[in-house]
Amino acid sequence: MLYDCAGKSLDLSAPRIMGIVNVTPDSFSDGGKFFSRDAALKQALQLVEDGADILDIGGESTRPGSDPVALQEEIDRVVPAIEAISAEVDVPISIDTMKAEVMRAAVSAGAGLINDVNALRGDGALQAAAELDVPVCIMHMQGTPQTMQQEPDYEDVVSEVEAFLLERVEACEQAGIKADKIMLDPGFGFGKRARHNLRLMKHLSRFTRLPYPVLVGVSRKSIIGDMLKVSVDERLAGSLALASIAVWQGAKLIRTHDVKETAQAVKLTQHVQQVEDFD
Ligand code: YH5
Repeated sequence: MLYDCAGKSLDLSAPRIMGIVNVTPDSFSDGGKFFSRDAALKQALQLVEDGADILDIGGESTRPGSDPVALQEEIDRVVPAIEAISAEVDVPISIDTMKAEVMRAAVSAGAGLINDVNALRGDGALQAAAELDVPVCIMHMQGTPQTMQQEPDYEDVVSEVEAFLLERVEACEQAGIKADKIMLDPGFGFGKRARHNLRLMKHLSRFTRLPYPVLVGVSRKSIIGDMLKVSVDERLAGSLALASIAVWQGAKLIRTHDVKETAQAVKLTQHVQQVEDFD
């Protein structure tokens, strides 16, 4: 349960918090390279102080309908941020990308985990991940970020997502990625309607009983907005409720914008799980 993330260790014997560091174009429309790097470093330092166990850095927005980012632009955004952050913090850094070349550049810069919402289906991604020899998180997505929310369609979402992830595990192992470096993610919000997200959360234990750690990313997502009719900046309470339900069912990594609050929710959930039944 100890993951070697390019020299920095991640202990998944208990649930951990993955803090989100944003270096997407939508977060820095005109500030320029240094502004983006310095802002990312400042955010990273705060997340670690708040209790993040790992930081996830992404340079391509995968929000529904967002445009793809050019390769060089993505590299120019994430590499300086990863270099700056890895020099200053001890926690591992995860690179949120679908592109093989970004994976290579990011790991060279200091990243120690590959988080691919496309489950290493992109050109050269499986091979890059195998060669880089860092842990990988493979996520389910129906469609592409551009089209995924147009017509999500499942007969049995839980079984279909599980079958997809197991097929990708097989592809990883064929490519030479060892089973003990693989993590799974059902991909909340990625080509799913509200009821699909709810079913995946209700039955998350189907995934946590597989022999791979499960990562859950629900922070501020539309599953909360759809149910509660609240805007993105009003979704903290909903995010914490779902994080708690996920940890209760055995999720090992919670990906969140709100590290301090999520760490409290996770800790309380663990206390309930671990209390002795009798005096
Ligand atoms: C994930 O679930 N998500 S990027 C739409 C929102 C809010 C947040 C307001 N990368 C995941 O965070 N990686 C992203 O509506 C991820 N799992 C993993 N492994 C999307 C995101 C977001 C989207």
